[in-house]
Amino acid sequence: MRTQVCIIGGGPSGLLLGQLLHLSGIDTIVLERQSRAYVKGRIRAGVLENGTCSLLEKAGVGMRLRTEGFVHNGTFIAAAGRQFRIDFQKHTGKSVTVYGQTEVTRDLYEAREDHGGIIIDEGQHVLPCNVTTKSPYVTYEKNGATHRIDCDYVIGCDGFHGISRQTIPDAVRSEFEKVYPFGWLGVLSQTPPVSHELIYANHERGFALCSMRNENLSRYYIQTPLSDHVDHWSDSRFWDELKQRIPEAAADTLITGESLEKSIAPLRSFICEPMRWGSLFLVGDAAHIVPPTGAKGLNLAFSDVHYLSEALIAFYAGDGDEGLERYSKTALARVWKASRFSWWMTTTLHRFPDQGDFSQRMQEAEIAYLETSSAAQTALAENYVGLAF
Ligand code: RFL
Ligand code: PHB
Repeated sequence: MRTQVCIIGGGPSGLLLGQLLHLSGIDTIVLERQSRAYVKGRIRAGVLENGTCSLLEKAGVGMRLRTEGFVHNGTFIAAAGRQFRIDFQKHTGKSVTVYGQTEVTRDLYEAREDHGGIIIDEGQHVLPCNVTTKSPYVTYEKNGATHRIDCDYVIGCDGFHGISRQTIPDAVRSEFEKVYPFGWLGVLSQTPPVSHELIYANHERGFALCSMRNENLSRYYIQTPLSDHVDHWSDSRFWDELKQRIPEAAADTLITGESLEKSIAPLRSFICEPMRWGSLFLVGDAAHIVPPTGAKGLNLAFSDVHYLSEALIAFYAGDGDEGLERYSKTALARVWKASRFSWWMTTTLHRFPDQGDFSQRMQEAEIAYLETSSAAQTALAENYVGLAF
């Protein structure tokens, strides 16, 4: 088989890149390790930046997002028994849209199926080969046979545990990592959200977040120790704990119900440099991970897609490879800024196991400053709605 661009990973990054390239007449094959049902059923991000929405519109997959997404003009921060609001519109003139990653993935799959784009599901032992030569290719196994896809470029959109990053030799690759000493226990429930905007809560028992998917679907998270296990959390234990951590008015009106999904995710900041090796390019979680506190992961993956799609489109239009040469540097500049914001939100809002009195007072001062300073609120709002790309 031959294609122009072979995309490893059929998550949101891979699918969006495939869609943007298709609109410019560039041929792609998407190779995915999991089954389609598995990929479509994953529950993850919920908040889309302004620029992400524009990119999805540009890709021709903004229809449902426009009609079913919820525009949020602000968010609440709760701490020490009080709550205040950061007004995104007032501070930046922009907003975010609540629309689940599950829905984004569904829209992207439907678009690809509509134009007959190839997605090879359940491809095993995928391997990028010869990426520092003029004839790169990718091999994979399916139904007991080994297959080969020849291409011009290989794009690693295969997430944090994918193979693409690992094929870059240690001597070329630098990795920067911070593992946080806690995780997030998330629950999805068929109940009306407790608040019309998100509540990020700093509490002595640990962080909590009230989010949503729609009028009758809520998403809640609480900070848990790394040693915890989801089986230790019955629905009633989860609701009791959440109520203790969120403002009293919210706890009193919280509608609880059976959980549709419950899982624990560890929190980590991770960045790999460079994001390119020969004709292999890394995109999204394959190159970087942020803790979910700033709602940046998917958005950052999509800004990579923006830079790389523009560079590939320019290359195939005969405008040279300067964009491809610049890709890693351009993408990383934004990645580091979003990583800084996610780290800051995480540090400001969580309770660390070794948090001494000094760090505790610093955290309280940080939040008090945020509550009263228009400059601090602008800084949060500007990062939350997303830096320009
Ligand atoms: P994905 O989504 O991990 O997709 C990678 C795909 O590659 C496949 N794959 C392979 N395919 C072939 N061969 C291999 N060897 C392969 N190895 C892996 C995988 O099966 C998969 O289909 O990466 P992508 O596309 O870069 O997308 C990144 C986002 O999924 C991620 O950043 C976000 O979900 C992060 N995130 C959030 N981001 C936001 O912008 N806003 C949020 O509100 C937000 N909340 C979250 C989050 C992530 C969370 N978890 C579970 C980590 C909340 C949570 C709890
Ligand atoms: C979500 O709705 O899943 C969500 C929202 C905001 C975050 C993280 C996750 O910061």
